[in-house]
Amino acid sequence: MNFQKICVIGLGYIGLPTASTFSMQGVNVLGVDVNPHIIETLNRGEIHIHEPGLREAVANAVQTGNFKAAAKPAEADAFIIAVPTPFQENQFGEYNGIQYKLADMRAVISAAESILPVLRKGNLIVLESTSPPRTTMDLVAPILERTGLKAGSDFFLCYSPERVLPGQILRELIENARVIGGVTTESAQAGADLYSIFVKGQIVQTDATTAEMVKLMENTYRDVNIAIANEFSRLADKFGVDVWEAISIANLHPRVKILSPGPGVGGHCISVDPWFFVESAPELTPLIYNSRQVNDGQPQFVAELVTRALGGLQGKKIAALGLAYKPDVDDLRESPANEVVHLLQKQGAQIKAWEPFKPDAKLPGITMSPTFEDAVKDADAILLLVKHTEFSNLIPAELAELTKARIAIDTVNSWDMAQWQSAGFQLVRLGVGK
Ligand code: SAJ
Repeated sequence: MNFQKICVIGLGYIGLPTASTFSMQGVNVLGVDVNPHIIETLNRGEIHIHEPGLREAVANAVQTGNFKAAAKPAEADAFIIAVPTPFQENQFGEYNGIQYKLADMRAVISAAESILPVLRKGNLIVLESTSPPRTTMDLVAPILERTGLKAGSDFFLCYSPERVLPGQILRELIENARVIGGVTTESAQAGADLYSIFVKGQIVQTDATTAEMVKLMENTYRDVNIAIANEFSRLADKFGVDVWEAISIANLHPRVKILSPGPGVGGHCISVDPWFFVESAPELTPLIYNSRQVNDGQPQFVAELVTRALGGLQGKKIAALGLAYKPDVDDLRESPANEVVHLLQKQGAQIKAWEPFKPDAKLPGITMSPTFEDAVKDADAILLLVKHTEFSNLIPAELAELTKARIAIDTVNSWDMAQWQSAGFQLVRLGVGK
């Protein structure tokens, strides 16, 4: 199949890099978003999110005329839906006394509905948003079929998840293997034709529900493995062991690869996607459910560690370093660091947070420091919550000049005990009961 013009619906962390990558290959791309501010920013050749290389890619795409943003889809050869699938705010499912979160599919529904007026025979529609199993078949196909056209015969329909890592999106979009799940084999082939415009990795064709499961399985696998690492950190704390040393020794075994404990699991993928399995089959997913509980409980474990280190929290001033959900990104969504700060404040601590990737972030109930120096100056303790490179590179002897704190707490295995001790700090580390 040949693609002259495509429409990408949803211009966030996935849709925008995808749209700009297609434009760079000479495809005419109309980007669609519900947010007028985003449309206006992009049409000026600027961007609204932080991702290495994206600013230049979008500026270039706008300049060549291959990319334009608008509020509504127009006729095109293919439509890609890349809108968010968050949780429902106030609704939960219940099974045998456990409560689970539910996916909010409203953005997918309205994106699919927005295509209806312009859908033509022979079009390809691809859902990229992470979704519960069977969404393509049971939710998206029936909406598109309201046109009277039939999915799989009159138009092609696929599910193709994004699997790129924030911070490396533009490279991984091109190089990663791509799974394309069609509602028919012809649909999968049409999807493969579309992505082969820029994908250099292997393109694997399968059915739509398998592709949906693949995406959820990848992130659930990671969540469960981080949960066991977090549980090991609690055990090491209890048994007087250094979990980091223990993990590095265990990982010498050729079939063991334990991940890293930390303050919890954040972001909009790994902390969310496993719930889509639980929601779809709560009776079959006790391991997935419990891993979510362990990871969601890790900020509480960190708060207890801080309480122990400081001998109570009432009135204690703490500089919290890092609020992003992981190292060297500016994304603060579902961040466990945020949760740790709230838990500490609830127990009377006064926190000043410093996030170098978003110093002016507005987070309800959190005081952001305008500078690193301001955050640490009057602190009783320095609490490291994210392994940003610039925090790993801190020189404790220099920091000692900037702060009166002499307790440092490292939740991400970033700081060297001997170095910090010789600069006069007591260094407390997550998962180190020694
Ligand atoms: N984390 C740990 N310990 C670890 C690794 C990660 O606590 O050993 C934490 C991180 O600090 C972070 C969270 O887990 O809070 C998730 O970070 P991540 O780097 O593991 O993953 P994401 O959410 O940035 O991206 C994931 C990726 N999925 C997999 O690696 C299987 C990415 O490829 C997906 O495209 C992305 O989810 C997505 O969009 O689904």
